Amino acid sequence: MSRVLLTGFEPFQQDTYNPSWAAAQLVQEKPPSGLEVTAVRLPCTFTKSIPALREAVLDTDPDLVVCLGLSPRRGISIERVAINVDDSPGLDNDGRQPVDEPIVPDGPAAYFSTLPIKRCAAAVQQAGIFAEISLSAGTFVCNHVFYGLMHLLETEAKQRRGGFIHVPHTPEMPAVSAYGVASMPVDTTAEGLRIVLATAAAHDSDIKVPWGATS
Ligand code: PCA
Repeated sequence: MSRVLLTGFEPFQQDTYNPSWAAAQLVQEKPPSGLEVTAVRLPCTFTKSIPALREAVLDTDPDLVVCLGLSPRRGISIERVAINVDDSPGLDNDGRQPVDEPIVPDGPAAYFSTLPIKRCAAAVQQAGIFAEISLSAGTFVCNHVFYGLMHLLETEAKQRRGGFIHVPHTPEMPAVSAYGVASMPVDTTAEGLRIVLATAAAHDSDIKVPWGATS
């Protein structure tokens, strides 16, 4: 039985709901077979999120760590790379807005996800759920947590693998009607995430298929 830590975020800015946390709870309730999933909700703040994640990793001692966040994406958006900068487009839940600050002073410029990202995206698509590889998790709290996770795994817990996935809005969220952003029912998001976890738990290595971008 592999142990998986799956984090989601509390709501932030104008939202009262965050599907990343709702989906994490659904996956914890009905995990893929052979996996024990612990869902933990992270605060959406630059100061508190990484310490909360670190505590959750130490508490649950997982084999695999997958962090989730909300972003206006079309489906399951599997992040490839975390970068060492906070350049917040708005206020976090502590009212802070760091600009061009390193997440880890003297840390590497970037870390790659250690999930088999293309294998996971392909498996989700095979189930008829939209999935993509993303080249940027942004420079708000999600990238911050993604970088903090990969730095933690690199420096304190090398045997564990991890990565970050952005999930889309749900059809009920105000941004969907106000701004016409894409959406996915949270049950479908949770199903896609189950496939990601099952695939990542079963395979260390990625598949070598083109999935690049020209911009
Ligand atoms: N999404 C934000 C932070 C929390 C969340 O769910 C982001 O994409 O940075």
